[in-house]
Amino acid sequence: MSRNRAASTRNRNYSVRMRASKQGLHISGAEGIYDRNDVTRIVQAYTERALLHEKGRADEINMIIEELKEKPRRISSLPLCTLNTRNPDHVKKSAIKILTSAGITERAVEEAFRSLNIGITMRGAMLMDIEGVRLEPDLLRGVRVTRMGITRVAAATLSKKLGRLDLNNFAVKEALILASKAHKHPMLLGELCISDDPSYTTGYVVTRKYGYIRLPRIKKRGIPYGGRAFFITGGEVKDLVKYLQKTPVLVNKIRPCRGTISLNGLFERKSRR
Ligand code: WAQ
Ligand code: MG
Repeated sequence: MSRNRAASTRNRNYSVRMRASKQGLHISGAEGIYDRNDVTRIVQAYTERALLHEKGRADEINMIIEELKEKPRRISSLPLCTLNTRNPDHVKKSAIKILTSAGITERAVEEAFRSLNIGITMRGAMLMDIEGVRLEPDLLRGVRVTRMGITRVAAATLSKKLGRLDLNNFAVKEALILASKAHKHPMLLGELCISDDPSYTTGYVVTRKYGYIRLPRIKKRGIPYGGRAFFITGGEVKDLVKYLQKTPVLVNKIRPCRGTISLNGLFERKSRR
């Protein structure tokens, strides 16, 4: 092999994406960006996950393994904390306070909660302007954030930090990676997310200033739908969608992961800085 060829085959990154369904209904998904040498191991791990999911064993598993032509952009994760929210009502009030502090209107946040609670689960995220007007090109499907991952070293650091908080699970790690990619885009002001897993009752909101804020008891146990809303401002939606869907991004640095705090604690901590 010539030296050039050797160099070009080294460190090739692959996007590996998995989607599992049962009788046509979505059960689980996972994705990451991996070194070529890790791809087979990951395909096996994803397959096992799809076959073991709490929503039932998949009868169809789709896997995409795609060599990335572009070098992934390296980013740091959003800082993480958990709010001491008690019930869905308390969550909503807190989410409104946090998101309106970033310039999003209360009406838009109300509209996002309403849309995420009507029982239709979209595959991707809604895009809303600060007034709550929907801007995504496909209103049924939404926009999927894809082609993101985390380096091995950062993944180990993240697992350690989350482990101390007893939070070292796929749901937290994958949501944090997704949100960290999305919120690197200058058009994003905030996000609201509710899991579609019936037993996963913790959601989150994001703002640039406060980072990734987990919201326990955002929904009652047993509710099988959820969704995501990105609040956006100024700029070309087309370019944003392209970034969210196509630009490969790797988290390679982990910002602080904090335990449970109150809303006042969140606001005070920042204003003291
Ligand atoms: N891009 C955009 N939207 C997505 C994507 C994606 N890649 N994947 C899922 N969604 C949308 C879709 O509407 C889902 O129904 C909804 O988000 C929720 O997805 O720190 O598990 O994968 O403990 O169910 C939050 C973790 C977990 C909170 C969120 O989301 C924490 C979760 P799920
Ligand atoms: Mg889910």
